Amino acid sequence: MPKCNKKKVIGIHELNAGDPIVADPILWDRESDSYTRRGFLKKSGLVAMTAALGGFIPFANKMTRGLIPAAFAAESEAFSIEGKEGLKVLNDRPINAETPPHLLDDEFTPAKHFFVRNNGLPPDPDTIGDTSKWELEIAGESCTNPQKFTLAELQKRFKHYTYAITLECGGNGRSEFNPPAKGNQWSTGAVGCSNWTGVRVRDVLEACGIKDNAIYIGYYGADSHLSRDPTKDAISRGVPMEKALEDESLIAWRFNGEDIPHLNGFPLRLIIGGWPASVSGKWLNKIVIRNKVHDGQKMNGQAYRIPCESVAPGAKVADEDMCIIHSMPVKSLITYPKSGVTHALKDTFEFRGKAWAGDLEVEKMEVSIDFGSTWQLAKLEKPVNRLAWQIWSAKLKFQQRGYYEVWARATDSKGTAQPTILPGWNPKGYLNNACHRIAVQVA
Ligand SMILES: Nc1nc2c(c(=O)[nH]1)N[C@H]1C(S)=C(S)[C@@H](COP(=O)(O)O)O[C@H]1N2
Ligand SMILES: [Mo]
Repeated sequence: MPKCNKKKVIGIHELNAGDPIVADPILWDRESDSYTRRGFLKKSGLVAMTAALGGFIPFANKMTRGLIPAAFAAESEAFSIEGKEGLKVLNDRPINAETPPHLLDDEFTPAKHFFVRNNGLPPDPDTIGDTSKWELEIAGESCTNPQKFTLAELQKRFKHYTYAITLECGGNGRSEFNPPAKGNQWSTGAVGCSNWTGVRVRDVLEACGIKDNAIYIGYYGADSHLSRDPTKDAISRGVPMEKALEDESLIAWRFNGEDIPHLNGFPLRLIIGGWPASVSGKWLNKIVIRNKVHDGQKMNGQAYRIPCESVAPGAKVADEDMCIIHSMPVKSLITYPKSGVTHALKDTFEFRGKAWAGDLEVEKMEVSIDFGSTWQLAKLEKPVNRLAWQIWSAKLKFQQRGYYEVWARATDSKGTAQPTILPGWNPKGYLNNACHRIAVQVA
């Protein structure tokens, strides 16, 4: 972190966080060009910002109006839950914890760094007992031959597959929406990509018979509702049949070659890549084949839905005008270096990270050091398999000392790029795929 006057840091941050619309004209020159959202820092704003950041800002005239410098992002607190390291806790009942970006630098996210999003209370690990006897039931009105399999039977009867799959919570990035959306205030860390081993959903469902009228699946898990009311489910979501029957959709019992961590669904989990991770049911004990859109907990109302047509920030949207989220949007992270790094002038410095695009592939990766005015191409690797994130890297050089931000932007195979600031507001704060940015001091 830059040396800085803490009072002033908080001053600007609070000014913006309190009401960016009021803060904007105080810091920024309103008149310059209101149409393009770009303005110039007022002299007094520039002085305050420069002091707060502890140095000259070479591209100050390129900063977008209303921007809160990445250097001000809150440091993550140490958090200890068994088996997890360095995560930032957002809630402890239910447990929700996210991963700081620099801990997502591994090609595949290790168990200790994989985020946790619980809607209810996980089953007690001591009552799980012999996992080979864990039962998975396949049922539903569109299943011709409902059956139960023990985990040992699943492992024996069906072929095993391993895929690296990116899982991202639909609410990742929620904390940036304004007006704020209720729910876990995720910043960027409700995402990870690890290797999952299991059997294909398709093979198991086909063995139980899929009726012609099947259109959806739904899952149930062994966790309980926060109220502990046994008639209520913590969550029970699903996906259309075509998505469930994809090659990469798994019923998995291995995570990076080991048992699945308890909080991530041990001993059995549904893995559906590219869609909100809420469709990847943990502690999986039942899959239903449905003749209608699954109507389990958190499938209805406004949960995991966005307005079918975009709305103004703060708008009230009727349930019937909300549509179920399918694929997640294109997104990326800078995982190295950690925001706030200081680096020597004239050395080239390598930045790297991850990029993913829901059901699609990332086709192009770019970085900017001038607040998004110009972009340079980064090197982008192919995914190890469909629905796995992709590694990118870029060597950058800075011409002057001062405060910079490095921004990263991915473009998917249909040509859609990440927005540089905030995408469309929605009542529940889903799908924020704004560019990730980090602070860099060049000394
Ligand atoms: N049984 C069950 N499955 C669940 C959940 C849950 O609370 N219970 N949370 C869902 C949500 S909203 C997300 S984002 C992912 C989180 O997976 P993780 O905790 O392994 O990161 O699991 C999904 N599957
Ligand atoms: Mo989620």
